[in-house]
Amino acid sequence: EDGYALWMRYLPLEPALAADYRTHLGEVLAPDRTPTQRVAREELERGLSGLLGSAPRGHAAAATGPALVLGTPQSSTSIAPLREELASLGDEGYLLRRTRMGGRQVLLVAARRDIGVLHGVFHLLRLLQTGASLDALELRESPRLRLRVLNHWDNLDGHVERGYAGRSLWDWQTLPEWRDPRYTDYARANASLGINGTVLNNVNASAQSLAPDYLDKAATLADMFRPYGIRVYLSARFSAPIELGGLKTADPLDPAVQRWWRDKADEIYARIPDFGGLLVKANSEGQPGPQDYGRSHADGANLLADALAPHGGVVMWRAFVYAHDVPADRATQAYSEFAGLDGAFRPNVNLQVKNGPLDFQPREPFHPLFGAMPRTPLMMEVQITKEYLGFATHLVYLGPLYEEVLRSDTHARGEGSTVAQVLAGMAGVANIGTDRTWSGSHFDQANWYAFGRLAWNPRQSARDIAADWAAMTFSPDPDVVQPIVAMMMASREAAVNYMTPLGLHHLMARGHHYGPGPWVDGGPRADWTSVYYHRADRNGIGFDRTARGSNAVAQYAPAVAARHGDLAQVPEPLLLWFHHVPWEHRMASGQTLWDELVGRYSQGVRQVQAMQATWATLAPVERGSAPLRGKVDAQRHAQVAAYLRIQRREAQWWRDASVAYFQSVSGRPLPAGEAAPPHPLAWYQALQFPSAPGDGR
Ligand code: BDP
Repeated sequence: EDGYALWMRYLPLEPALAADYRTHLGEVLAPDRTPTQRVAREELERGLSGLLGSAPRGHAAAATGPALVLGTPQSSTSIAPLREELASLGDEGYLLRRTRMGGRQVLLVAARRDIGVLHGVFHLLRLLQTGASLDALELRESPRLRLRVLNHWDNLDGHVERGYAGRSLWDWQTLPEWRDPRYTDYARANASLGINGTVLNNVNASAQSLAPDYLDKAATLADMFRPYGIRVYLSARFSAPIELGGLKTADPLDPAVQRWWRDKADEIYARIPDFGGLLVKANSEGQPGPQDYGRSHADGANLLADALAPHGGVVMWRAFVYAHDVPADRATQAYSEFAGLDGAFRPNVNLQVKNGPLDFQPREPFHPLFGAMPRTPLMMEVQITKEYLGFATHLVYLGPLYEEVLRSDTHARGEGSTVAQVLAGMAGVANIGTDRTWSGSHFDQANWYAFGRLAWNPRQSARDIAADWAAMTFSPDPDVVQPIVAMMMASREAAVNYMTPLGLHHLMARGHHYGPGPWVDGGPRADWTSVYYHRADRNGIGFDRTARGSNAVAQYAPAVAARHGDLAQVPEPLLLWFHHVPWEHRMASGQTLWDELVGRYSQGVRQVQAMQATWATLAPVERGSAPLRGKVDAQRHAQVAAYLRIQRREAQWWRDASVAYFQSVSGRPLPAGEAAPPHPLAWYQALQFPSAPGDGR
């Protein structure tokens, strides 16, 4: 149990349950003429033989017993009569149905296209893995979002920017010759969630990734992913026409530049006929872009869109931009630059917007661009990798964070216009690398899992997803699932509490973001410091984003602006995001803000202790023995327990350093019962960490 199998472990079910499933499923009738048909059949065989203890019987022509029938109207005569019904499920959806056909009990996994059948097979396996009943099974599923894409921030030298799970999976040196089987397992894992695209390289892109030899390598990955319904995309460096093409300019209105991108697109599609498209970070954190030539983001995006359109490709243009001069409020920047461009983009441009207006903080309000660009397809970008949430060692389940944003009401078209409803897609910054666990820890796999499931259907509940994941990853035993789900569901709030409670943000140490740095000040840009964001002084703390301050609230619909802009109405978890508040402000608890703040930091530490206590109850009785009822295997139990000890220590460090710093600013006594930090502030400030632990350099 080293974690490699992810949620696709397919261990034997309890004998009685396995016997019941066997009688329901009977023989398997599955086509295997196309690559996707073959992988669907293989996955089914792998799953059933593992879960049920024996490989299912194959096709026996004149059989009469129950059967599991896979296929599309083209590939299966049993499914052909469902053609019309299946049309409404789209190209990727599927139907699972128990019914009678020609006197036989059958369970159908039917879809319009082969890829839908594969998704259906994974769903069926999930039902078995979680012990669900197959009686009266009737499920129709199709993805709510078109684009469900991982973004790998992988550099060509193998280092993963903000990655804490080893090195890049893509071994550029041995590609295209060596087809590492791990690439196939990667595709299986994504297909099991319905993820249908992957951007192979970092948004801080090297032009080199568009050079012919690298395109050959990418084409091999695309070939391996194709049967699983996963398209390959690349991040493009805007100045590639200069760096690769030898042109003098990358000006989007220059005809030679336009020709260069058209030729490049032709060259890509000659190798990868179903290439997904290009992702671009432009005019942000030093990256080149159209503004270098006095052109707009729309000019830049449309340049690439026109080159890709004849081939059916899309542009994913990021809204994460930086002004050259530090703005009064960095959180307002993307909206200021993009809202006015609504309607100016080609139809195959998607604007990729981070979940919040700043930068993947433990908690942010939803990004004001959601709801503000009705004529532009919007994608929401979230981090799966935990750059600002404790890296790989902290157990922080991100399902509740994603869910919170997806369910936020933009009020764009009146009440009930949630973020989920305005999206065309979701992009997740991957937490995947060469680590044996793939994600850097056992529990970080759940974040990849939750991202995929929510991208398929953003209305699902983070709790249900956690329960499925825990059942498949550890054991379907409710005595295992329940405590694990409880830990997961509390974990994000714990991290918010011990890092950035009550709407605080951007308090991590400079650069690598490891550990607390609320004192960070000075340096090249004020908006890369902590003091710019928390604005704490003798009298109070918080960023005034009301009309009296930066007026960032005005970027939201009036109903949202009114609520968030009003100290009496703003939800406490966002208090200090929107308001600068006196230390003696009365909180809902009746405490002063100062007392509450200190209390939250300590509560975060206690919440980690509670996770440790829960995890301890799942310890196997004897080391090395097979897992008992209500217990977790020894190998994974030990690693998670060790990581929780690290998290506990670091949560305490966050609490102590933050309390020491804020007390130095507020000059207030600690509330009764709160322990003084064991070291003076200067001690915490002097700690040196040249790089982020686990970042794979
Ligand atoms: C920031 C990361 C940086 C990324 C940037 C981005 O620290 O490494 O390049 O986001 O999204 O949060 O472009």
